Amino acid sequence: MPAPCHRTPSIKMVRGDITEQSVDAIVNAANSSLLGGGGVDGAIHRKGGSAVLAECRALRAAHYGRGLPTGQAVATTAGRLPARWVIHTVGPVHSRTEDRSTLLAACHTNSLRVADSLGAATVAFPAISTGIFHWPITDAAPIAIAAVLDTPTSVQEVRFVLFDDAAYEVFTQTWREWKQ
Ligand code: AR6
Repeated sequence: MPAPCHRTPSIKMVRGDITEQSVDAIVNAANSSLLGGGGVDGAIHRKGGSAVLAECRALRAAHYGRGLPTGQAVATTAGRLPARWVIHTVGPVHSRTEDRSTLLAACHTNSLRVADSLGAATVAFPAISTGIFHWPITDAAPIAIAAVLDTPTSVQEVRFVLFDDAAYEVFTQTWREWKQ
């Protein structure tokens, strides 16, 4: 078998809805129950349909009876979504002060590892933890971008899909400054 090719993926910032992205895998900002919730998690389960929830239930029953730990990631197929897979990860709540930055980075690193195991070439991330989990976008953006750049991966393109103008502006500006 040929050795995996690890290069830095190209990074794109997209203003939009992650459930509409035609990529190999979209990342879900889930909770440890894996059974759905609000925000992007709710949107992914609504559009993905019952197949996604059924696979989440099966993963929970087989491996995560106590819940998927914060920072880890697991994949299901994507049901009726245009993507092929959904990678579910659990971000840290912002009030968890001790190790929250490490855990937010781990969400990105572990999601890319799962993407590699699936053979995914294109992966879309939302701004994990910046909604219901209350991270300021300005704190989350540099951690998310650095984690992607620091992870050896065969993924060729990473899209950050930002749902509103403010998040899009912060991620775009952070990435612009990074490249200088
Ligand atoms: N596409 C892209 N981004 C979105 C979309 C969408 N369709 N919808 C929301 N966002 P959140 P969290 C943005 O709250 O903070 C759930 O109940 C949103 O504007 O979805 O990690 C889970 O079950 C924000 O910038 O996730 C957990 O309990 C970002 O996605 C908890 O919320 C993340 O917001 C996870 O909270």
